[in-house]
Amino acid sequence: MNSCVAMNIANPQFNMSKNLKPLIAGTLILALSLPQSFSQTNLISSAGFEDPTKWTHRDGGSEIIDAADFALSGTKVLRLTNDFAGKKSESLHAAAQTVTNGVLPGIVYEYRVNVRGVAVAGIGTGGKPIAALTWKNADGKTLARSSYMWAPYGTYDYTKMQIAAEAPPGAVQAVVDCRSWWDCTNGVTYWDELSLVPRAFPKRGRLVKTLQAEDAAAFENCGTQTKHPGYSGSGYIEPAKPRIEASIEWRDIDVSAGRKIIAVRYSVEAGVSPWGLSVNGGAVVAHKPQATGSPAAWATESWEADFNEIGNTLKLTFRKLVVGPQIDRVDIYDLN
Ligand SMILES: [Ca+2]
Repeated sequence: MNSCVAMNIANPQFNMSKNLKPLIAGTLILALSLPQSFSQTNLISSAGFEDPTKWTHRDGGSEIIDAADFALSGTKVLRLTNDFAGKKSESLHAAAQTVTNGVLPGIVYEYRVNVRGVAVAGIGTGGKPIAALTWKNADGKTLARSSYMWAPYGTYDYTKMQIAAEAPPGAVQAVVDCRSWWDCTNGVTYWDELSLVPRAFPKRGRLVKTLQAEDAAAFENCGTQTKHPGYSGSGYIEPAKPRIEASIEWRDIDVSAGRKIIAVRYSVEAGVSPWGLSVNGGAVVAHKPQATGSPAAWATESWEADFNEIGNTLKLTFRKLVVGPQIDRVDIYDLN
């Protein structure tokens, strides 16, 4: 979970290219043309709860209140109580919204939420207040396990949480919600300024090579898995854990010489540690990708590096692992 404090959420308004760069679906390369209306605008209506009609509530433990003194924007926030009463189903309160415009399969979305806690307490077995993201098809059928972000116990000022997740095949709707959760026994959470924004990849040019993780040349403390759906090829690689160094290395990669984008497709539920990427034995460049909220929700993290024409190597390294990541594949793109 990302716990950096933020007083407001950026809402990028710059336009995405009309022509999406090629995507991989299994072994099929698609050139998807985006509709004119596609942009990086926030897809959530009344993201600051200023228009309560845009939100549906599970019950009275979820209400939109006037709280101008501490709202992140406007005058309203969502208030959820945590009042575990002995039966799990009695303690669930939630406000939800179904997003029906702007969800496209294969696009990576960033979902951000701000949450403020007052004396949030629980029995400590993982049942914390959460924000969830669920993908659905045109018939309203849920397509994959929801992605979750867990809010902390305790008393704290507004904290930003965020995940990145690719909409799965068939997805045309997303449900975003904020919930109290079973095992929470006490306290109140306040929620404000949600956003669901498509992520642009303006530097990606032509896709020149796809390398499946499970077909890599060498592994250190890694194994092939197929438990979680949504991967391409014949599986994905999962480093051993906990807290052990692991690596995946691809060799003999032939591409045109020059600078490339290296996009690693991954999933990781929460608690991401930095990963390092080294090209042709060069310096290890560390990145900390965003969590995807579920091992079955996928996203990409990109590096940039110079390649030779033939015989390149890529080595991805992990350390201090707690959970995940799952590594599906690497896509190499020319720079735009
Ligand atoms: Ca794979």
